[in-house]
Amino acid sequence: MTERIEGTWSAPGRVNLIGEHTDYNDGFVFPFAIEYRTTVRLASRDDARIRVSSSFSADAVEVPLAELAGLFPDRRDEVVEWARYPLGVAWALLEATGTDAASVTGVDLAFSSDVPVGAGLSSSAAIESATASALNDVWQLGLDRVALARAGRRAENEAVGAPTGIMDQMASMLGQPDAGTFLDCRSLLAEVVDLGFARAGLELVVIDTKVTHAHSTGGYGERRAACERGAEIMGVTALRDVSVADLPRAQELMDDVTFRRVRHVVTEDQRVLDTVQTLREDGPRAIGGLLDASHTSMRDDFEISVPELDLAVETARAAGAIGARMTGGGFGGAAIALVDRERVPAVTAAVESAFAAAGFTAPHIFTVRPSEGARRDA
Ligand code: GAF
Repeated sequence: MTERIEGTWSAPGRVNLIGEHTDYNDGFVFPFAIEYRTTVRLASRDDARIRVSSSFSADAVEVPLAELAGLFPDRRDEVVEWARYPLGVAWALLEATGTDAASVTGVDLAFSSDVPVGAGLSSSAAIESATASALNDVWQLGLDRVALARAGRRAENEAVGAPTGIMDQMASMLGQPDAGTFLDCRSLLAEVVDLGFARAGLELVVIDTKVTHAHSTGGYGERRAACERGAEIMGVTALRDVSVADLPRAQELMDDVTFRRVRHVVTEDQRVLDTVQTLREDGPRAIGGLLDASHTSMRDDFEISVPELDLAVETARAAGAIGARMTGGGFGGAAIALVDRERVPAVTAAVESAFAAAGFTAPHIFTVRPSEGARRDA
């Protein structure tokens, strides 16, 4: 009998400060990992099977490791949805390294999490990154953090069926305390950029609207298709290759809806670059206008906001936020607001009463701190 391995790994959710729907266009994003984490307790087993269980679902799933290759992607519907994330990562890791399932130890993976689900804070990337980190260590695959993020994205794309980019997995893998991850999604080169919120007396407030969304259905895929159409019309590989100066020509060449999708992505890429530069030169108090402009672009051009997100953003600003925008893929989820520490209670109260007056479900409002990425805890 082989030696029993046990351990605990964890990975965080994320907030995207700016750069929305730019990742799958080879563009720029600027997210940070948050202190809410998913933890996985791993115990090895000697029967070459993988079992996943969690505190957030009654359904545990157990399959022989050798059967993962037959399940994903074609037979993924046979797996209960939450389990597609960790099992998909196990599959993607074996595939990426050309590892024979018979050569690695069986594992029991037990998950628990305090990352809010459906709030646009990447609870799914937290599961993927925790799983990837644990299996990389225990199976001794020797992959670096970028390769682990790629395996997480592959699981999301092919085992879950959500056509997402790589931002969330990279943010969860690479997070650093008090810093954002400025990522070029084409080269996958990342820079750690000091955010300085605490030093400037600022808090990052999250307003979870409780409007749930799923990126495996509908709007997300349609937006991605519009971007691909726009890139094709412009004759480029990806919208990353279109600049703000090219927009008048784009407008002549495409229909209004495609043009507005393109304009969002092209201007959002520029806003990410401007945000990083502004932070470095003038500090976080100077980035409010860029956050506001990002929201307007998502509301009017990309059309992925919902009335609850618009109300959260407008009310937070009216109550004194330095800047506010929806964060994540859209169609629900959360807004963020950059707020002076002493104004947090006033902003919270204003948003709560605006939601009540509009007849919306009460939002969940809390602050987050830029935090450490995936790690082994014990
Ligand atoms: C979701 C996706 F998972 C990311 O890849 C990204 O596209 C984001 O929506 C929008 O910026 O979180």
